[in-house]
Amino acid sequence: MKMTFRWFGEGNDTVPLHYIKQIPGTDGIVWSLHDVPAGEEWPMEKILEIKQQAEAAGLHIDVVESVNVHEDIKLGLPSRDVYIENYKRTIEKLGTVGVKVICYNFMPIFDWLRTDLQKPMGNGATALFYENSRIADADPFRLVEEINANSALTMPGWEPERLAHLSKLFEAYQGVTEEHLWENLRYFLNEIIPVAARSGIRMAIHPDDPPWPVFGLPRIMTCQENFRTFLKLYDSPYNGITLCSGSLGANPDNDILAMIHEFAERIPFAHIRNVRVYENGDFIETSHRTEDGTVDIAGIVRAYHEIGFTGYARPDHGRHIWDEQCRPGYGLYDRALGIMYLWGLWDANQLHAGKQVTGS
Ligand code: DNO
Repeated sequence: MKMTFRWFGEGNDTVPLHYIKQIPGTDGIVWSLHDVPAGEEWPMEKILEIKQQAEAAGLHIDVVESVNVHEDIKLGLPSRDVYIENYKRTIEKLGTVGVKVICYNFMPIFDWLRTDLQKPMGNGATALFYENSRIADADPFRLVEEINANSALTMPGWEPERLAHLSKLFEAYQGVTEEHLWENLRYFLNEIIPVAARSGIRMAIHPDDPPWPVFGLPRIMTCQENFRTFLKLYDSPYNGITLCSGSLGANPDNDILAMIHEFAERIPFAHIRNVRVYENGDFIETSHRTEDGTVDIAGIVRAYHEIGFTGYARPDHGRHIWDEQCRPGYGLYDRALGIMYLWGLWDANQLHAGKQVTGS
């Protein structure tokens, strides 16, 4: 397991690179060019700038999250071909600087969705929270405005240029079914996976978060069966998944341990975090420790150990603790604690298997 930490870029993140380097067993950043709109080709100078900053801090840039997919690709519009060409050029460029994994998602309009970015936990900590009833009756426009207004830094994936055109996008998705999405995803994979393979990059699709349809928009990367279908759409080690325990874990029917075993060869990237799912289906992103939530984090790390996981991992999100002012879900403290828990579990598995504990 190779541990990494998401970083949003100079001036766009509250955590300096050298702090990341100080977290034990953490060797690389998970990064993106957050100011390049979805669909555009990434400029080489900007890629090299991040590379140089990371390397100066002793960190690698092997994992990119995300290269966002333009809505026209998900919608299957004729204009998709231009955006797919741009996507391919970006993959090629990232290959030349040594990137090994690109995480992306195929969720219509919205990326991950929460209803409260600072839900009090009763002990001074706050965390990301999802309340079903607020989504069920919500006007998406109002909700997005409300959520963003309460936070200085918006959620990643909620790119302003996407949200600015919300009503047009909703119109465009009228009549788009799950079947259409599958077909458009297949078209996209057929185009990009050969380029990724030539570039030595493993593409890793992220589950939909939460893993069910929202605001009447279809979502397909939601469960084991659908991931099985996905992997068959293009059967190649370069067509893989980002196995996110928190996203999938929001639906207690998802058996994440079974997915790790079934998809072992096709998981270049793991997001490992806990959630507590309540009886009414609401969930909060709690601390990583197994007993703090409803996701079996200890079992998940054991499963990764059992499959001899050599891919990349990140602690994903954390709570906001010790009065840290940070991007929602992306503070330093709780994610660093999470990493230490994950390494603790990993090392215990090493010892249990009679192996030497060698760290990262
Ligand atoms: C949230 C993330 C997602 C993820 C994208 C991948 O923190 O896990 O925003 O990066 O869905 O494209």
